[in-house]
Amino acid sequence: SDRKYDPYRPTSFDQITRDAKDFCQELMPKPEEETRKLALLQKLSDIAVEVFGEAEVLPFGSSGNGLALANADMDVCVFLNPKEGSEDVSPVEFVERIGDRLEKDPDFENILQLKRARVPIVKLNHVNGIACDIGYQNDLAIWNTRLLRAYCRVDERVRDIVVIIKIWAKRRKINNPYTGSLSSYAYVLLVIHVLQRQGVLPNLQTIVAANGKVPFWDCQGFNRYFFEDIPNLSHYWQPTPESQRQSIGELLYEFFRYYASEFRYANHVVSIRSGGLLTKEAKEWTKDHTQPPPLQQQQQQQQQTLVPLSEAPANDTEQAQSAPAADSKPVVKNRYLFCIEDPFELNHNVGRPVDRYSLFTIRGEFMRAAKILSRKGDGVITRLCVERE
Ligand code: 3AT
Ligand code: MG
Repeated sequence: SDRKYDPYRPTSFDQITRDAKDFCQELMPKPEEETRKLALLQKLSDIAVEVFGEAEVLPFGSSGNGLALANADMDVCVFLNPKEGSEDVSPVEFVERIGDRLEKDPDFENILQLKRARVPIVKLNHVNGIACDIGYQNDLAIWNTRLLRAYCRVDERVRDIVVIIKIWAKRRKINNPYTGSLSSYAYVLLVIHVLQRQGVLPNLQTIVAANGKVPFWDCQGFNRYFFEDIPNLSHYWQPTPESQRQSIGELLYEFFRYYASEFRYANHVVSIRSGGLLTKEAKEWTKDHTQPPPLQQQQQQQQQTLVPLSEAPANDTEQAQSAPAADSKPVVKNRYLFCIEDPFELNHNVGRPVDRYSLFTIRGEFMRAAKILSRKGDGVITRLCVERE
């Protein structure tokens, strides 16, 4: 009814939906892979206990939210429970101690200790073929994993759509926050936003079981509350009848159409916790924030006018935490070109690695995708996900 005029809109989505379902089937991890992951999880857990005493190892990301593709990496997080009076283990110390212990185990290869990362981690490969990132006391990651899993359980179409978007982004080489594109996590948030708009998904962060207001459940200073009792969701929220009729093909097309031609990159912020859009102005996400050390401020401001933003490093993991050397380019901490609000960490733009050039590439990919889906014929999803270059 209020749908915008769209000359490219396919008249039928049956073929896309059939293709999409076949495609997803093949990309599902096999039970055998799950078994290998569980074994690795157990092994890491034994090692963490050996090194630190009391320790718990939890999977997060796609290995914890049911959105894994076959051969996906495993993200795990270690939580320590130090005894009263014992000293806290800093993230750097954690990385060193567990990293050094893993080095001694012939089952682990390519061990990397990323100590200077925004979020310090150990990266490794296990001989059973699984690549793994080990993080430390990252409660918010556990909670955002659970939020995404809850959204998947609301409607079975979510998983299929996410899986295709993830594969598409990987094959088109726009799934790498270290080179200016987006993490899988960011793409999942983009999908949830579109499905909320379509009436397929609710806003779980504002649904409250007992009639009352949204509680504040503190997690590192942020509200981690969301409605998690999905089997009873229907008492509080109903999908629109129209949304129930929409096929996977139609929703996929809508996803690409929306980010290709409706979403206003210059003004809008994707916000699943508010169930819609916010403006950059309202969030004060208008200026790229650079935080040079005071002494270099002037010098760097000068440089900033000369150095295009895209040349400044903005990767999430290896971002220098120490002050940049006097002759280095300014480190742009936060960019606000593609604004995707983290559902809990409200001051965190999940799209911050995106610079002007990568935004141009990503938007080009959204347009290409919408165009491909609007053409008739077999194998649309295969064509959509053709490897770039
Ligand atoms: P893959 O299957 O590995 O592609 P994934 O679902 O595991 O996808 P990511 O590897 O991108 O997703 O991220 C793993 C988790 O790390 C998801 C989320 O809990 C956390 N995370 C990733 N990127 C961000 C970010 N920019 N901000 C906050 N949390 C993030
Ligand atoms: Mg992952």
